[in-house]
Formats: sequence, C-alpha cells, structure tokens
Amino acid sequence: MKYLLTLIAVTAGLAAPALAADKMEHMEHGTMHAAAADTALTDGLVKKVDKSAGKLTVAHGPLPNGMPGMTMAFHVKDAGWLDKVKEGQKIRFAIDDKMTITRLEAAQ
Ligand SMILES: [Cu+2]
Repeated sequence: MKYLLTLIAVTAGLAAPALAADKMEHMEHGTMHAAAADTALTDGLVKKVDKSAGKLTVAHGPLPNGMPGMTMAFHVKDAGWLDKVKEGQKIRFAIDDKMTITRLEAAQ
C-alpha cells in the first residue's frame, strides 16, 4: 500500500510541470512572432460567438506565430464584429501578440 501511494505521488509530480511548460511555450510563440502575426491573415471557422465575454471561438489553421491548427477562443479588438459573424461562418483573421483578433473578414 505504501508503495502504491508513492507511485501515485511520483506520477502526479511528473505530470504537473509538463502541463505548465506546455502553456508557457504557447505564450512565448505569441510574443516572438508578433510582427508577422499582425499582417498575415489566417483561415478560420466560427464555432461560437460569445457577445457577453467579447470572445469568438474559432477552429483555426496554423497561425503565423507558430501555433498549430486548433479550436480556441479569441478576444476581438472591436466587440461590434461579433454582430457580423455567426456560427459556421468561414472567416479570415489576424491576431496581435496578446492573441486578440485585430482584423476580421468574411471568407468565401
Ligand atoms: Cu490556437
């Protein structure tokens, strides 16, 4: 029993730092490539429009800052943009170094 508890403690200890490092890398990518991220447009598909939080959940392709394609929530620079998009709509967008959408346009 004692052995089993030790094993669980060791396993938990290993898992936590790995998660923290993963988050850190995510943020560094955003900062490093800020200049490129401001101009290049990325394709995305609107998954959710959250007007109360001022956020747009987007399934996006690879971003100029090095982030691979995934589904995630972004803040938008202009909350009014949330009235112009809807779930299921294809968009093209650009983000700044804080992962805020600074450009948003409809895609065909
Ligand atoms: Cu992402």
